[in-house]
Amino acid sequence: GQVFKLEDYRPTDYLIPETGLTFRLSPEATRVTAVLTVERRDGIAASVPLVLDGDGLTLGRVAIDGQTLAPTDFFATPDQLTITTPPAAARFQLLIETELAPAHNEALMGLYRSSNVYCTQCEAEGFRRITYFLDRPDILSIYTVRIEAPHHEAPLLLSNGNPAGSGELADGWHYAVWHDPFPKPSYLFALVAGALGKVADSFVTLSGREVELGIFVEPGKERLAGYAMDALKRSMKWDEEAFGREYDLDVFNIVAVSDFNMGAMENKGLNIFNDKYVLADHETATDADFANIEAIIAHEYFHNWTGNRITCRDWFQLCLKEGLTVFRDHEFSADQRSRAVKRIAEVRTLKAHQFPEDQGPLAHPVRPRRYREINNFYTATVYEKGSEVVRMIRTILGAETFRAGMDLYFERHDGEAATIEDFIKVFEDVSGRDLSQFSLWYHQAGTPNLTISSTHNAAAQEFTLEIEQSVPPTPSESRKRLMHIPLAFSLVGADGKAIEYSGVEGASVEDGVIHIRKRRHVVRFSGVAERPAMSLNRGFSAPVTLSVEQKADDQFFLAGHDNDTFSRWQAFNTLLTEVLISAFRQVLDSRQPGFASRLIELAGKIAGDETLEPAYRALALALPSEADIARDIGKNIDPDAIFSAREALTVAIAEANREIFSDLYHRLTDKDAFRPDAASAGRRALRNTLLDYLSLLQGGAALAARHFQSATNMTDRAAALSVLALRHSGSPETVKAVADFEAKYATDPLVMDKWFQIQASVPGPQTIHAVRALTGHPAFSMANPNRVRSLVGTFSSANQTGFHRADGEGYRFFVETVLQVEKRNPQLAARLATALRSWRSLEPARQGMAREALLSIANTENLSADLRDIIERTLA
Ligand code: HT7
Ligand code: ZN
Repeated sequence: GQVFKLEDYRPTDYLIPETGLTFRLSPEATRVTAVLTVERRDGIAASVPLVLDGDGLTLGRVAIDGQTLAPTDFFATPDQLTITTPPAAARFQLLIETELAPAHNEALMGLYRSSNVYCTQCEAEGFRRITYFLDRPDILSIYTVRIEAPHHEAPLLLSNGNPAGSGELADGWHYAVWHDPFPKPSYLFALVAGALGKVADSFVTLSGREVELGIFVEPGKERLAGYAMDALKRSMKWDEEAFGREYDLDVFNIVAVSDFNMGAMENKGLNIFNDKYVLADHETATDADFANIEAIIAHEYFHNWTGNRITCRDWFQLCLKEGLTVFRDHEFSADQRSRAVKRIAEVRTLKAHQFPEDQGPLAHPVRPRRYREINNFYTATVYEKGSEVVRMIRTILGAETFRAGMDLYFERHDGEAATIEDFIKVFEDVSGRDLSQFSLWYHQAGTPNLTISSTHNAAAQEFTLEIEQSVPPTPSESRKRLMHIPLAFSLVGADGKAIEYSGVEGASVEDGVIHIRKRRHVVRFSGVAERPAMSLNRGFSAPVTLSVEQKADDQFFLAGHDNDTFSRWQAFNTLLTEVLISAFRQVLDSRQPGFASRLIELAGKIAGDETLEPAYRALALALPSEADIARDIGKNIDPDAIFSAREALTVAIAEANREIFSDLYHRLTDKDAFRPDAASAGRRALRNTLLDYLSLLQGGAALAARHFQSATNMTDRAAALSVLALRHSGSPETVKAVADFEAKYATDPLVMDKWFQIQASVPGPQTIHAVRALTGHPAFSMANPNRVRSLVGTFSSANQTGFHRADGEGYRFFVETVLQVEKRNPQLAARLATALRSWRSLEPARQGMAREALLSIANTENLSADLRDIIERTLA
């Protein structure tokens, strides 16, 4: 396949300032008439052909300025339309007719049908599956869209922008016209048509304009959209307050559909959502679902400024909109919920998804320089690390200057398709700083490591940190340049408070941040009488790994006493990880793992510490996952040994803290009506974490079964089902709970996703059989991305012992399903295939079988560009 390179970027010869689209909708044969105002750029000769992108299109008529073109005037394939001799005039009107079959579009890109609703997905390159176009984000056009459909099939006709007319047509058809006054790239185009229920509300902006809000859902599900609507209004308000950004159209619509490749899409004025991220009530959605809905509604809404008003020049700049918008949604959630708890959750996600990507064969810079298939670059690196880079800019500049830089960004680039260089420049301009070394965070892949050791000279009252940075090599980048790493720190004294120092040399240190720029820094703090404990990378100020020589005593001290909640969690998590890694080694040596009692006791203390938020306590008590432990071990992974080590620690903590846990578990029983707020969710999270521990003790299955039966909300019910399935697989209690859950929710696909997910997570070699059997369940479908992700995705990406079964059966199932999914939906298949990205860190036998599996996909004929790209990079 073709490799696209950043350095090859050239502006187009032609522009399309206006786009008129008429859709005559029909499942098998939709007719699309595009009327494009085409403008030749100054200095371009009239002889230069106009080449438009297509993807699998069936062309009807082509006309220029009202004249139908003869076959000799153009050259068309399903993937390209070339107007060989465009008119001499610098501006002309090009009409293109195409015919589509949305009912047969299972790739869910372009125009497709989801449960009888027509909808579109155009990012990144789906618009070219609708009509021929300059389908690239630097072509900004003003769209007017007319939709025609039979009234009874599609009473609702939506597109971007503001409504601009509607009426009846012959034979029971009707039409609607939409006009979007803001020039936008084609990837933000959207259309929805069908029979949907509406939830209506309104929002008055800062300057007093009234915006009509609509959330459209499957008829009958309107009452499930209330939380999403509330989250939308809070997002609109927050963007005004935190970033001074006001909404700009008269209407803002959200549509929930059940077949969707990703979470949601920020089409201008018409966001389209995976219904999983809209529909919720306490009976069917968990607290995690509520938090996701809030975050994703906010994320898509925030794109209106960061992505839509200012878009990307090309797809290499994807992080310009995605990293920045993730940063904005993280800040929103932090303000709506608990900042410390939110930060811990973000860091856990970053480490779980981005670190392995950065440390494996699919590593790429936040702003890549090359791609073969852009769909495969919607990654944790672009999104999550991209957000961390923006956070570091704020750390370096301070909140006020950062805000000034954002204001300048909006002022300077509104209405443009911008680059990362433009973004960095605004911060250089407002701060007067040189951010060139810092900008390596965008250009260089890999997770930097800091090796840190310390000495304290009591006589000289001097505390010295030796810090050395290194960036491991990544594919096609063997030599790395030195980074600018902002390392937030505190020297913590015996009272848990920061020790004041009188001077510092060896690095620039500002506001509790050491700016590491060289390979090695020796940072000397003077006036430090007592030996401090080092609290490093506070708030996770930089997305790096640390190799710190720190006494276990200090780590214990910080885990119990650091005055910063995040750092406290970090210290405890480091202790747990170290202990789990040594337990893993003991298991490999056929020894029974042993654990220091003070660690086990600390877990009990944290659980019972009423000065800490319950949500924090729940996060602290959630041990590093098997995948976390595998990532930190790095090589020669035996997932079964990791499982045993983790299980042994869980049991040890449960046994030693039985009374504290049990007492607290009972005290946390919620007798009030369900509320989705963060504090209530935190109490449920803590109680459910305690249930997990208690379930390992005598009577544990019965306790979990009671928890399941008495649950009054989905958070508790799903947690209990998970505890039963994962801890007591095959027990009568589990068999009954699994059956009861199925019977109760058989007709609710989103709830059945939880049922699939839980069963796919059961550890051990037998789960593969259950997963195979479940692919034949009536509620399962290989055509629906949510179902596939719940069952197959969970099994292959989140079930270490099940998927990496020692005989390779998990990998054979992987090959079969990836290829099966690929026939319909290449984008989804490519995502599933990333489950084997860390295959080289497995022990040799599993590594060999994983390689075989990847090779067998690579050797399959006619692979899609999406899947081939992932497989070949994974094997390279
Ligand atoms: N900007 C969107 C990313 C996206 C997408 C969404 C749905 C289906 C296919 C897609 N390809 C890319 C979502 C976002 O980040 O907000
Ligand atoms: Zn986004």
